[in-house]
Amino acid sequence: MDRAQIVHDNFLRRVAAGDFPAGRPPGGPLDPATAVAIFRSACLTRALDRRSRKMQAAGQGFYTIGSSGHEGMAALAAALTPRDMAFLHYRDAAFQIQRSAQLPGQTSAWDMLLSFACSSDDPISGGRHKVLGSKALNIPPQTSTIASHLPKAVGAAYSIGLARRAPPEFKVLADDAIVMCSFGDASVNHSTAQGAFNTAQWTSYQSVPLPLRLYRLVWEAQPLFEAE
Ligand SMILES: Cc1ncc(C[n+]2csc(CCOP(=O)(O)OP(=O)(O)O)c2C)c(N)n1
Repeated sequence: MDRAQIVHDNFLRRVAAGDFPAGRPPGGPLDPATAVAIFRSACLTRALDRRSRKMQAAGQGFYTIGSSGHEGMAALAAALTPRDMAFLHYRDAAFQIQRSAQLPGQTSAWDMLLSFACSSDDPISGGRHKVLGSKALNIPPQTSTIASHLPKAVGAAYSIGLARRAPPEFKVLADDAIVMCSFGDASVNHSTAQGAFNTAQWTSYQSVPLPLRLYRLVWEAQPLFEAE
């Protein structure tokens, strides 16, 4: 039996027994219905991870990099809206799944299965590569080049303030939107990430508005940088 199966069996056993870590019941702005929706997104994300492995074993899937350990990203999605552009780490399927519940007519789980299979019907990559992303959900697709999305996130956040100062004819992002960006902890070592941090901090030092939230993902999402 593989480790993923052992973890899954333990999960089922503990949920059935109501054997949860000590914690407070949902409170504050988190109502019980939203808490359940977040839990559902986390479970669906885990199910997609497991399905990707089964597809690979059957010769039907070609991507198994999972989102295990990042299921909590569903809560971040619930705290934001599709108006807030999101540049996601490749392990943040839970974010996209939860966000897809905020807009009618979305089929994110199915789209991800198409992506695992490199299907030409995959709406975001056309079968070229498994990527998270959705135009309707304001999640630009990312390549697997780690940290390459950080400068793009900084630029997108910069554009919000710029559009306030010099309104363009057509705006994609609302004046009060923020840009969210998540990435793996090892990606911090990449010069592309360092360039993005430096630009964000220099922009902040210059008092130029930059509505950006960066999340470095270790075991739990940790806010790394907040501007504006
Ligand atoms: C520019 C670039 N260099 C190297 C790689 C190969 N690579 C893929 S994943 C990865 C590790 C990323 O670690 P981390 O950012 O912590 O993310 P994790 O997968 O651990 O969540 C590396 C080096 C890559 N995809 N892109």
